[in-house]
Parts: sequence; structure tokens; C-alpha cells
Amino acid sequence: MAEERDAGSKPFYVTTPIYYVNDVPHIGHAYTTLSCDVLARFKRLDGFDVHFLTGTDEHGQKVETASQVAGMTPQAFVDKVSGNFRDLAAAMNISNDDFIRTTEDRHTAACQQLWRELAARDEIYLGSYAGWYAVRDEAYYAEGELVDGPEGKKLAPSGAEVEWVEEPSYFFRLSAWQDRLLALYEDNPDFIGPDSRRNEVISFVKGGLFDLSVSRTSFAWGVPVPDDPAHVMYVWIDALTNYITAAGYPDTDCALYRRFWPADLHMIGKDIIRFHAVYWPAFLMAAGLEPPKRVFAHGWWTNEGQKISKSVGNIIDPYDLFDRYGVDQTRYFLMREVPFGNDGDFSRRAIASRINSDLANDLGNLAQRVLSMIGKNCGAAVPQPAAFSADDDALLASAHGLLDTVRPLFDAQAFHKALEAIWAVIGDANRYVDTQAPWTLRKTDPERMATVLYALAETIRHLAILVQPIMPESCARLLDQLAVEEGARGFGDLGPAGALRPGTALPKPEGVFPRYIEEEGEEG
Ligand code: ME8
Repeated sequence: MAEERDAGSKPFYVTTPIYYVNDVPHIGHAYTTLSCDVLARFKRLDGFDVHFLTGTDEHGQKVETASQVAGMTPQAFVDKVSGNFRDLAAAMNISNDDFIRTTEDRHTAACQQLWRELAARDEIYLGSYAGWYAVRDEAYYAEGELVDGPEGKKLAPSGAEVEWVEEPSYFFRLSAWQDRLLALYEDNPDFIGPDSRRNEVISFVKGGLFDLSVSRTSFAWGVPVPDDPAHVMYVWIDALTNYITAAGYPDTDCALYRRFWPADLHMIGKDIIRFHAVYWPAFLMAAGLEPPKRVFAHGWWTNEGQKISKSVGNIIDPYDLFDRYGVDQTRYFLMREVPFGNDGDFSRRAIASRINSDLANDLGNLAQRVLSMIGKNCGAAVPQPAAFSADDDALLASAHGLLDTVRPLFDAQAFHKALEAIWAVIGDANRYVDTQAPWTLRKTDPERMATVLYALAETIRHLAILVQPIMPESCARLLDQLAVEEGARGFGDLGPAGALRPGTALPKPEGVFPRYIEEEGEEG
């Protein structure tokens, strides 16, 4: 169990949203999952015991309808399509520890226990719902929230179609939680990130909360309400519960739950902040459970300036990006291009430019120049340095100091800033190569050349270790070329303690970051 696994290190539990299986995985899903993977890998390298969860949301009206369109039973349909999300995770090198499907027995048990707990505490009552529902969003909307669509039609604020629903329904007493939710946000300033989302949630809650309909009777594809099988649970109470199911709930005494709940971070897109930052902590507190520590909502991608949508037909297929640009290159681009938390635009020109300038020119060229000079001039082994000059010390100090700079940035999900800081050191190292000109030292002062190349190799070791969370494959290749053993690639190996040992034989260097050459006819 978890405790046996790693009793000494600190736990870190990070989750992605669970994705609706009816959709084909696209860049948006890839983005959320990737950001969690980057964080999970960073934390593991930093000595944490990480539990990283992703999975699929398989119940509800939307999925039921999709199964009917496919001419399949809902169960056969979800069994078939949930694999798409598992495959995407594998294809982009995602290091999740668990993959949850809401149709699993462990999840039904968790949902029903949570429901019983809420009912026993009088947090749920039977009534009837009459109002608007958007199947695409699986969300209820008040009349005042609707917006005008074409031909006088009323639409959800997201643009989704709404239908009038009237049926018996259980309600959760959300209206009673306003003050306690505001106190939660007040007492935990980091509970919601970024700040713009925090402000949005606080003003929504200050505006007053209505009791929330939490069951449906007009379709059957969901978790049955305990003792009232005419009702299935509202898909969001079912979906949110996945985060505790995967921590072992209802067994709150088990090692997994005690170690990992409350979760450190629920990563989500901005579209589902209300569910995670309002409903979910209210459900948990109402059931006597702890709310998560933090919810971070990232922005949305557009494609060459246009909203991504199936009907427009401009969905970005992540597999297409991996084939064309490479998995690590795509991972780097997604984490570097857009300030994390803001909306961003995908363009072919932007990704090609990142690949060619940041990866091929900056990091790739640095590694290639240094490693091939060592290969040719230092007997293909780590060179023996003499005394370091002030310039050498300055370069090494910037490499040694990087972890302290980037750790708080990763902890704040400011991935773009962390990469900026790392690339600043890459810039320093490239300038250092130019000013030290080891190729001229080769004849004039071979000892000095060895010192310069050593300082550079040691800097590259730091860079490769620190960039591993973003580009695991490429960094593994760089570290192989520096003959850094697999067990010596954690953040504990940074600094002088893990320094390269002079005389260690090095393999033949090879380029890790090729330039991207645009295909003929490709848009520039
Ligand atoms: O909402 N840009 O699932 P979902 C960035 N099942 N991210 C995007 C995006 C875009 N254009 N489009 C989608 C659900 N996303 C529920 C979640 S959790 C308990 C239940 C990402 O399949 C973003 O993270 O609609 C968004 O929150 C998620 O996909 C929605 O996935």
C-alpha cells in the first residue's frame, strides 16, 4: 500500500478532470493531462510520493444519447470509447498512477456511500425540478443566466442548447453553504488559481446559491440513488466523487485515503470551475470530509484564432502533432507558448518557431556543440577541470540555483515562467561558449579548454535533469550522453554532490533536437 511504498517522502495527489467518453480526445484534453503529468514528474524528481489520477466520465444523458446514436448499449459503448483516452495518455508519455472509469464498481460504492452520508445529515431532500438543462454541459441554468441565440432561441452561457426539464428530483442544500464556502476561500487564499478565477468564483457565491438538483428520473444511465432506484444521480455528483473513489473512499481509514486525501491539486479547464470550486467542496464539507487543497483552472486553446469545435471541423488531433513535431516537442510547446492560466492560440507557425529557436538552436545546439567538442578533444570522457575562474563559477552558480528558482513556479503552476528561467540559463551557457571559445583554447591552453567544457557539461546535466518533467524522452537521451546513471537523475543529484566525474567514458554524441523543416505547401 501507499505507506509501504514510500513512508518517508511527502505525499502529493494531483488529478485531471475525467473526460466525457463521447468526445474524441483533442488538444484540450491533452493539455490538461499534460500539465498534471509535468507536475507529477516534477514532484517525483523532487522526492515526493506522487499519486496521479486521470480517467473517464462515463455516465449521464450525453453519453447515453451518444451510445444510442452509435447503436450500442451504453455499457458496450463506454467500454469501447474509454480506451481512446487511455491510448492518448500512453501516446504522450503520461505517468498516471491510476485510471478511473466511473462505471467501475469501486466508484458506484463510493457515490452511494457519499449520498447516504449526505442524506443522513439532511443535506439532501426530495422535491421536484422545473427549469433549464443543457445536455452538452450536463448543467442546470437559471432563467437569468440564459443568453439570446439565433432565431430568438435561448442558449446556455456556454452556447449549448438548453431544454426545459420538469421531473421529481433530489436536491442538495447548496444554499446553506454560501458562508462556509466564502470562509473556505478566505481562509485558504490558494484554494483557487489563478486569481482571476478566484475572483469570479467568489462573486458567483456572493451572489447567492440555489439548492442544486442532484438526481434525474428521465433517463437511466447513471448511479442509482440508494433506496430510490427511480432516480439516477446527477452526473456531476457522480463525476466529482471520482477523486475520492480513487483515494479508497468509502474506506477513509485505508492507507491510500489517509495518505492522499485531501488532494493537493485538481487541475481543470476554466469551463468547469464552478463544479470544482463551489459544488465539490460543499458536497465534501456537507459529508464531513475535507475539501481539496487547490483547484487550478487553465485557459482554452483556439486554433489559428478560431474557437475549436467539432461543427467547425477544426479540432486539433494530438496524434497529428506527435507525428509531425514529436511528442516531447509538442509537450514543450504546450507548456511554453501560453502563460498557464490564460487562453492561447495554436498555430503551425508558433510551434515550428519554438522547435527551431528554443529547442534546436538554444538547447540542442548547446548540447551538441559541447558534447561533440568533448568527444573530439577530450578522449570521449568527462574532462578533468583545473581551478574555476569567476566566469565558470558564475555559470555553475546559475545552474545550481535553478531548482530554487523554478520550484515555487511549478508549485504555482506557472510552467511558462519556470521554462523561461531555465532557458535564461541556456542563454547564459551559449554566451559563455562564445566568449570562452573552447575551440581556440584547444591549441593555446588545453587545460583551460577542459575546464570550460567541464563547466558546460555540468551545466547541461543540470538543464537536462530539470527539463525532464517537460520532455522526459529527450532529457533521458541527453543524460545518457553524459553517462549519468538512471538512479542519479533526481533533483537530489543536482548541485556539486552529483557532479560529473572526470574520466567517465561518454558515448558518441548525437543530436536530440532536430530542426523542423516545413513541408512544401504548409502554411507559414
Ligand atoms: O467537463 N482548450 O469533461 P470534458 C483547453 N466530464 N482545454 C480544453 C479545451 C480547449 N479548447 N477543450 C476541453 C468534463 N478542454 C467533465 C469533467 S471532472 C469531475 C468531470 C479540457 O470531456 C479542459 O480541461 O468536457 C476541460 O475542463 C476538459 O477538457 C473538459 O473535458
